Amino acid sequence: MKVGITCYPTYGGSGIVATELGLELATRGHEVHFITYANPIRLDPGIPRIHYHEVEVSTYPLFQYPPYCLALASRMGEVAECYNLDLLHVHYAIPHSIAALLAQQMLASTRRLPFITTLHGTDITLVGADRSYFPITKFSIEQSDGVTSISEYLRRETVEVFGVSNEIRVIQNFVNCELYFPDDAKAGAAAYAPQGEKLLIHLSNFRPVKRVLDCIRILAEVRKSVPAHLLMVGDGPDRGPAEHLARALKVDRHVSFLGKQNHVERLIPLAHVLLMPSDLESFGLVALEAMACGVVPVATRVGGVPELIADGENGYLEAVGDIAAQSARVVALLTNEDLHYRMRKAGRWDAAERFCTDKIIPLYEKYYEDVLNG
Ligand code: GMT
Repeated sequence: MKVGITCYPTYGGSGIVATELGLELATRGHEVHFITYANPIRLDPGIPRIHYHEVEVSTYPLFQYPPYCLALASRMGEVAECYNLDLLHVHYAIPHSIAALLAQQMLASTRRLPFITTLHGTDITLVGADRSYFPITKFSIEQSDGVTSISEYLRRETVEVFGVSNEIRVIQNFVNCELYFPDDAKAGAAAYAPQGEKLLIHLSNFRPVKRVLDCIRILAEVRKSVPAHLLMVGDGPDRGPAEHLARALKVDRHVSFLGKQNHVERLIPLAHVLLMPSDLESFGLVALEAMACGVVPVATRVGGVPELIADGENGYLEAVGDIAAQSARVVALLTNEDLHYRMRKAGRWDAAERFCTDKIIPLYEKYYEDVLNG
């Protein structure tokens, strides 16, 4: 198949899923055309059957807000026509889904161009639910030739919030288990924890929904019983407040803020425990990546996370903001070798058996066929 993929190319779960999906499809022989405003972060150029088409958004003094959606729709139409694409697959509804609808209509007199929208979370729960975007988000879901969501939770939420009646197929997030795998020796950890401290890790876009300050509070609590060091990977609005809190709680020497990192698969396996104290996660891709690397997630019982983490089996789930409970789980994992061993093995097994690329990518291929034949 010839597939056009559009996503946000920056750091974020939806862009990562879209990019890795494109790479996997290309590996399986499909021709993949990324249509985005910048090269997606995890996309190395020069891979066979992967093409990249940049969307240029011209500015003009009249435009206080340059019309990105229109530039994207034009580019989608051009690429679809020029490369004879079979379908468009857009990740994150706003504004990609509407741009795909416009591209489809532009070509309607000459050819059929179905488009699939994959919902990732905040496009439904935060942005899409906002009054200013609600009607257009609902419309774009209804007009899509196919809709998928990355968890059963998000499917239910979409139906409830938008009252849409079209089928939404759940295709959960996936991980490349050959790229993300355990490093039991953890030799590289010494660079961050020279005294042999246990390593905790958090990765996100540091937006308020991620509750990054809770990570600092958990570290301070854990350090009362176990020497531990925290790696904070990513950047965003709450990085400054988190750095400030680390100083205030006198744990700043025990936290490394590493900023945005391109090869998280090299960092995650160094850790013992992943902290994911989010207010909401529609899936929690980073917890899956951690599990694949034999790193045990301590997370919150929100959104689609329970579809991935079985509490007490392959990780822990606690209430949002309950620092004492999350810290106690971390301490238990860091002080009980057998418990840590059992849970990290279960996590790796679940990642490989339920969420590995070879289990999930065929579901997308099948869905493409269904939509093309539908
Ligand atoms: O979590 C974010 O803020 C980024 C966001 C995105 O759309 O890029 O992530 C969402 O999509 C991920 C990939 O499907 C999911 O694993 C995340 O749980 C989801 N985030 C939220 O629902 C808050």
